[in-house]
Amino acid sequence: MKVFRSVKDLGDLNLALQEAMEIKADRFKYQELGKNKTALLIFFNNSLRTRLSTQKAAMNLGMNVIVLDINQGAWKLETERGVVMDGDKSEHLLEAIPVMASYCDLIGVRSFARFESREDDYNEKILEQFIQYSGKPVFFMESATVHPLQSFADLITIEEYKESKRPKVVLTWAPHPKALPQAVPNSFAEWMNAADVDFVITHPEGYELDPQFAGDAKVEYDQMKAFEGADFVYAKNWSCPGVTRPEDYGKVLSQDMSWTVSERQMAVTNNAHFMHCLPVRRNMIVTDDVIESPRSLVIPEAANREISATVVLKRMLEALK
Ligand code: AN0
Ligand code: CP
Repeated sequence: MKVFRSVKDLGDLNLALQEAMEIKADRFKYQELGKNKTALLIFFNNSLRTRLSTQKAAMNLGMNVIVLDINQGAWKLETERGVVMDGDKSEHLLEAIPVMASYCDLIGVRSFARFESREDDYNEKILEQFIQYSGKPVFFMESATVHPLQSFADLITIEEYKESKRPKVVLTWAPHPKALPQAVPNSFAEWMNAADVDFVITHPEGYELDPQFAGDAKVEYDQMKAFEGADFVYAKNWSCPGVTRPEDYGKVLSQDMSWTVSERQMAVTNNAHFMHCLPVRRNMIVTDDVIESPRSLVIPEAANREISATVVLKRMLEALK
């Protein structure tokens, strides 16, 4: 695997899930694989889980790890070509990428949507430059449009906790005070469409996800109706994807607190498990009662980030040979 951004990069999903379970049973099984190999994790944005779980995954595989926070201690990077660099940015990405790549074997990058241009975000302007100019395998640690390490961990969690062969999984939009990217719901939709689940998306009008991720998934605008009989409820806020109205891209169109996931909606589910990628704002996205309930999976879900990252780094190391 040279690039990890999509469910397709894993090939057979059942085999990938089997590999995840194998690694979960013995996470140090491939300790020799990463000997004298270095993973560089580059963060343009904040992180708790991705930072720690990916470092842990690299250590499980016997790798060395370097973590760089671009905005804390590195030079500020210009990302546009042709700019006269007389402002606050001291270095260009076009030099920084090959320099950083020269110190490592694998590169992980976190670079969120900037909401300046839908085209730039959806063309993955930053990550594509890392792929093109680093000469090293690149894995996405939440880019402008996708968060595959999260979705893989979500799928592992659903596999572990499902109580029927083909569970009903509902992705619901929930309110949030600030504009958030679409990366988590985009990837979640992409991965659920590829998995053997009955998948439904619910959100207020205007929040339609980009069709390249939503695919043929069922969209139900009535949240209560969507929740009926659900086995898993996956909550997330996202800002307007700009599918129907490009001028609204990145805007907060609704703060309707009736969408906050509470016991009222959970009551019509099939005693559903609650999921969220974290970090979560309580009593905006989900009430205290629901996130603290025995059906909440937010902690095991976050713990599975170590497993998804170990599988992905293992496959990238194998491809180096
Ligand atoms: C980010 C997002 O919504 O994409 C990261 C989630 C993993 N969340 C925030 O910025 C709060
Ligand atoms: N879920 C997730 O990616 O969390 P962080 O933003 O803390 O890495």
